[in-house]
Amino acid sequence: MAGCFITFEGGEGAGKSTQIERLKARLGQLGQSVLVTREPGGSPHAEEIRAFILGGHAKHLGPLAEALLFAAARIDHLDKTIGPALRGGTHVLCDRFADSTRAYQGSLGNIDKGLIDRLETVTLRGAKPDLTFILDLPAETGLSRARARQAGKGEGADRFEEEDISFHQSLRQAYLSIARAEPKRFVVINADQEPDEVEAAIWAALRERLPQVTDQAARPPDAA
Ligand code: T5A
Repeated sequence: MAGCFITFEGGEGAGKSTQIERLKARLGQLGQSVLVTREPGGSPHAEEIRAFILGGHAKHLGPLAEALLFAAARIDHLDKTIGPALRGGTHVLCDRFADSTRAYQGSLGNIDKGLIDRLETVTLRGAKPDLTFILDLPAETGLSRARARQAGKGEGADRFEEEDISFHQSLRQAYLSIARAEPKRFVVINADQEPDEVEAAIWAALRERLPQVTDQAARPPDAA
C-alpha cells in the first residue's frame, strides 16, 4: 500500500520542524515507516537550488523566476525522494511544499493564480499531499522564534526572513485563504501555544483525517 503524503506549511518560525520531528517519533513508535524531508531541498540537486535561492541570488530575477526555481527543485525532490518513498509504502512528512510557492511567490509576489495553478499541475504531475497542516500564529511571534533560534546558532536571516513585518502578516492571511479554498486537504492548527499542545492538536487531526496512518494507536497495546 502506498504511503501517505503529509505536508506542513506556515510562516517563519511557526514550529514546523519541531512538530515534524515529534510526529515522526510518534509514528515510529507505532512501527510506521516515515521519511522526513523539506523544501526547498530534499534531494542533492534541490539542495543546491535551495542554497542559491535562500542565499538571495535569485531575488533580483523577481517572484516568477523564483517560483520557477522552486518548481525545478520540487521536480527533482518528487522524482528522487518523495515518489520512491510513497511507492514503497513509507509515509512522507514534508516541511513546506507547493503551497509555499502559492503563498510566498503567488500571493505575496502577485503572480496570477491561473499561472500558479498551471505551474503546480506540470510540476506535481498528480502528486498532491493527502493532508496539509498549516501552523498558524502571529507573524511577530514566529519571527521572534526564528530569530532566537538563529542567534543561538550564530546564523543570519535568509532571503525571506529579512522581508518586513507587513510581508509576514500578509503571508499569514494568504495561507488562511489558501486553506479556506480546499478544506478537505487543509487543517489549520493554532501554533501559538506550547509545543505539547500543538502536537496534540496535530495528532487529533491526523487520527480523524488519515486513520490509516495512526490506527495502530487506536488498538489496545496487547492487540498488536
Ligand atoms: N519558500 C519555500 C518559498 O518562498 N517558496 C517555496 O516554494 C518554498 C518551498 C525556507 C524559505 O523558503 C521560502 C519559505 C521560507 O522563507 P527555511 O529555512 O526552510 O526556509 O525556513 P522555514 O521553513 O520557515 O523554517 P524555520 O526553521 O524558520 O521554521 P519552523 O520549522 O516552522 O520552526 P522550528 O520548528 O524550527 O521552530 C523555530 C524555533 O521556535 C521554537 C523552536 O525550538 C525553534 O527554536 N519553537 C517554539 N517555541 C515556543 N513555542 C512553540 N510551540 C514552539 N515550536 C517551536
